Amino acid sequence: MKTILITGAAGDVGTHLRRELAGKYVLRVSDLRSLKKINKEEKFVRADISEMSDALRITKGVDAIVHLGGYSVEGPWEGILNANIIGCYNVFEAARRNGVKRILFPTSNHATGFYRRDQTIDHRVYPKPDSRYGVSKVFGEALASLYADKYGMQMFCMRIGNVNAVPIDKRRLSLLFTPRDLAQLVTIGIEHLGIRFEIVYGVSKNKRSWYDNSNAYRLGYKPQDDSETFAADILRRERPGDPIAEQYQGGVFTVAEDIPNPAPLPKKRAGKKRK
Ligand code: 15L
Repeated sequence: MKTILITGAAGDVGTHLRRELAGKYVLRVSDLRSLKKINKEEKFVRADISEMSDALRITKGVDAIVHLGGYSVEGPWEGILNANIIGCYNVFEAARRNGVKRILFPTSNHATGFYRRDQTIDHRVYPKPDSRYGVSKVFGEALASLYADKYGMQMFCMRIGNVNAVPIDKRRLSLLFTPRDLAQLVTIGIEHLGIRFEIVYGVSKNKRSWYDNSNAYRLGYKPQDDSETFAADILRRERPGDPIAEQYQGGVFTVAEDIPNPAPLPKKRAGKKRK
């Protein structure tokens, strides 16, 4: 059985993924925070990925990495820089030094959030990030491209919509990514033999999708769910939002300066040099 490292395992996406992948892989789960529950077949390793020494320790001996660690929404620049940019670099570089070939990078719809809602975009469009968080995801995609081309690593970038069993508002009707569809796409990312550098959209087969996800379908992705089942109910409850945010795929990320994140900022380790 393959050993998979999941960073950021305490977050929402990590929690869904750990449940969905249990029994299929040996899971090494890592976070700066404590996990509410550690399943019996999981091994928890606490790590601050803004420290290269931690990144090197947790990536040793795994077959693939699902790198969820870092801010998952907009945040202050210092937090984004440490967790999402330095943290992402450390994880990719530590994987390279430890001989781990494959990384799955959950990027985000916010890497392209300044595309308008009347546009359909595919995996080849130029990024249009809607936030500092979105910029950090574009950085991760660019770093994945570099590590694929320069070091022959296998990099699978999933621009994730919104992971949930049900859509929570009108915008998420276009972005729903159910846990079972997430598990299917991640399994393709781990198992597919032809991956070098790929960008796909992490969304279910939503009728209202803004994405041409043909690259994911080419790799065998067959999503099971469609948010349309919930559309009538969601649209009845929807109230008008910010008129600028409503024009763009990224929604409030296009106007918000600092969306609070439940995750604590990585602590600065005073006096300790980065390696
Ligand atoms: C994301 O990238 C976030 O990680 C998630 O928390 C949601 O905010 C999602 O986008 C979204 O756009 O709904």
